[in-house]
Amino acid sequence: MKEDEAKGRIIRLFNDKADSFISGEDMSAVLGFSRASVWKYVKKLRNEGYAIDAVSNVGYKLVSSPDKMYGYNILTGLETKTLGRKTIHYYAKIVSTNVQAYELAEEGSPEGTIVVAETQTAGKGRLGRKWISPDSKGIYLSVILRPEMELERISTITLISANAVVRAVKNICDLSNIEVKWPNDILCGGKKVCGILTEIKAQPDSVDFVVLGIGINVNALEEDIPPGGTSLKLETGQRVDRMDLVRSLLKEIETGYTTFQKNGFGPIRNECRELSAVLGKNVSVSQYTSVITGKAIDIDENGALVLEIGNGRTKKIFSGDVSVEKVRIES
Ligand code: BT5
Repeated sequence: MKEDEAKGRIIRLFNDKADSFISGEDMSAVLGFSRASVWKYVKKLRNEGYAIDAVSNVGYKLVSSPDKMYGYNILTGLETKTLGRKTIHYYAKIVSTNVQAYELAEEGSPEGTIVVAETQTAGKGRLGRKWISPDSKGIYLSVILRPEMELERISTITLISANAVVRAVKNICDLSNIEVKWPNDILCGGKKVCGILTEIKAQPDSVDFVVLGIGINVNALEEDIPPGGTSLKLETGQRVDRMDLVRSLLKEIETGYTTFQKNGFGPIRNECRELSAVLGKNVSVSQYTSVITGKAIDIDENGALVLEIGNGRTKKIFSGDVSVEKVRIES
């Protein structure tokens, strides 16, 4: 049995027994390993920050768990079928979970493989921008997907995931002012709480893989993140359990992704409209060399943003940075 699997099973057993001691003998009978192995894994778990009481002739009791995103810890209570089921690669510190996941995908890692880190030294945003990743205060996660879909529809994965982030946050936190700023920002009270970076390797007619990267400010404080950003803790006034959130997030991404594969973009498109921070507003969209302004009126069947640009004309936007124009009150 792999070490992570053994540690995960021990944690699950402790959780099932909540505040009571379990004898080494019972543990070894339930888990099917020797008492010496039970003791070996208990020591390893202690080294990873778990406080475990051991009383001779009584047994073991889990007193507290560390706030760490260990793979086996995420797996305890994870309700997905594919995401995270094969491998969760955990790093205390990494350059970028997306860079790592991209390499793993090139080496053939299967769909659902996850890379997660406590901090990133060069977290990536779009177009060479940075994602600031305060240590152990956020979720920095990349998922390898191998979708069978046409290249032109691939940007819908970002939208599917953005909706999943909103659903996951609402499952865990009491927050209603959370919206998606097309295509890849999640805003809370107008401030950025999450960013998504979807990277693709594709052939002209097929997609090899997608690396879906998600960064969420969970327990970060104002001084940890750039101006214009916020965190779930800042918005709710309470510390948020990252483990609960990441499990919910993986489940919601899987639900959105499976719905899309079965029923297409239709149901997701409706949700995109409901959660949108930009529809009905005047926006400007910066692209590489130009800025387009107009009123955002819809998200089309491929996930493009539809702008009304005057004289009844519309324009579809496939990528860019959207800013909502401030309402000017003239007196
Ligand atoms: C994004 O880019 O928002 C995509 C961010 C994706 C980050 C995840 S973390 C896990 C995975 N691994 C990676 O290496 N990346 C992904 P963009 O729309 O280009 O926004 C970047 C801009 O957001 C920056 O230029 C800053 O202005 C702002 N920003 C950076 N860090 C932030 C933070 N922690 N909170 C709020 N805003 C931030």
